[in-house]
Amino acid sequence: PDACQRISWHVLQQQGSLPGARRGNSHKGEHGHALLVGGNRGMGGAIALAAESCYRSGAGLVSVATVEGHVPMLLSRRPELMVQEVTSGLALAPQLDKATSIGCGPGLGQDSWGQLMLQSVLASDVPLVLDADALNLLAKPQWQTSFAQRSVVLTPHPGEAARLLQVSREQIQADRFASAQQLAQRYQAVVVLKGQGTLVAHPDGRLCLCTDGNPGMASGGMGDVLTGVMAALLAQGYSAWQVAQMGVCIHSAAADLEAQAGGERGLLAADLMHSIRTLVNL
Ligand code: NPW
Ligand code: AMP
Ligand code: MG
Repeated sequence: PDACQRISWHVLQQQGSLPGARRGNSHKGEHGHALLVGGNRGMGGAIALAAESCYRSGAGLVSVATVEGHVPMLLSRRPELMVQEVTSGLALAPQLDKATSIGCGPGLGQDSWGQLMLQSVLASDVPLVLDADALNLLAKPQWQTSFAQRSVVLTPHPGEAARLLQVSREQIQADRFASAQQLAQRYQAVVVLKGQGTLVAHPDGRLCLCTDGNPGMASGGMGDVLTGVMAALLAQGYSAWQVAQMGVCIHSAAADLEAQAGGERGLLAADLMHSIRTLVNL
């Protein structure tokens, strides 16, 4: 459609729409405190990738709420993280109080633990990015919700988008523009429809197409890294609309830099970390 604006990391940089340099006397408390919730049994790597990319995108502090078995792994991989085993919604409350953004979903699972975590996250009023299993849970009838009064980014891939709209994946892909806009309308949230030519849709009808990215990104954990980038930007006070555009372009342009350096095949989600850092600083 005509109303669709093409965006890329270069375009945002030329517009001065990227985070850029920090103030000389700033401190970690001014750069936001992101809380990442997920990493159920068997999927600890998803929350580890999100947490690391969150720090690499410039968050001042990053906390993780996960299941017991994943605490040592997370701390040995990234000792800068504050990691807690959380077993109930009540136990998440102190972490929610401190957070200036939440990223929920990577490796969350859909069992009772995942449901408890999502319930608590939805009951708070902190800016939010929902991905992966948080979206799969949201797609179920008992989780009917809308985000009109809150700063929220939803980041479905076509499979998750199909579950949210209760249509087939083929129907999503047949008209990605309409699918992204329908999702934004339905949830009154900014929606990032991932895949080649990622779309960013606002509930008011605005639509952007990201021209960065490459098929090297079709590998496990890539979306989990995007959740961390978005949580970092949300924590720093940008609007959901700004965060979605910046996050998608930084993430995809980082993958392009890595693919240029080492090829598309074999590109790993964790390979993006240093390029993400480069691109949030230029
Ligand atoms: P198909 O197979 O073609 O019909 P799921 P998930 C579709 C965690 N992870 N274009 C495609 O459907 C996540 O965080 C943990 C078209 C695909 O097979 C979640 O919590 C990791 N179709 C959980 O696992 C690393 C596309 O969706 C199906 C598409 C489940 O998430 C991996 C898969 O979607 C993972 O991130 C596209 N561009 N992209 C870890 N290291 O811990 C996707 N599809 O069933 O929602 O499974 O995305 O793997
Ligand atoms: P996920 O499926 O949640 O792991 O997310 C995959 C990430 O990689 C999203 O940011 C997608 O937009 C991106 N991606 C996957 N395949 C491609 C592709 N063929 N071209 C460009 N980006 C892709
Ligand atoms: Mg994913």
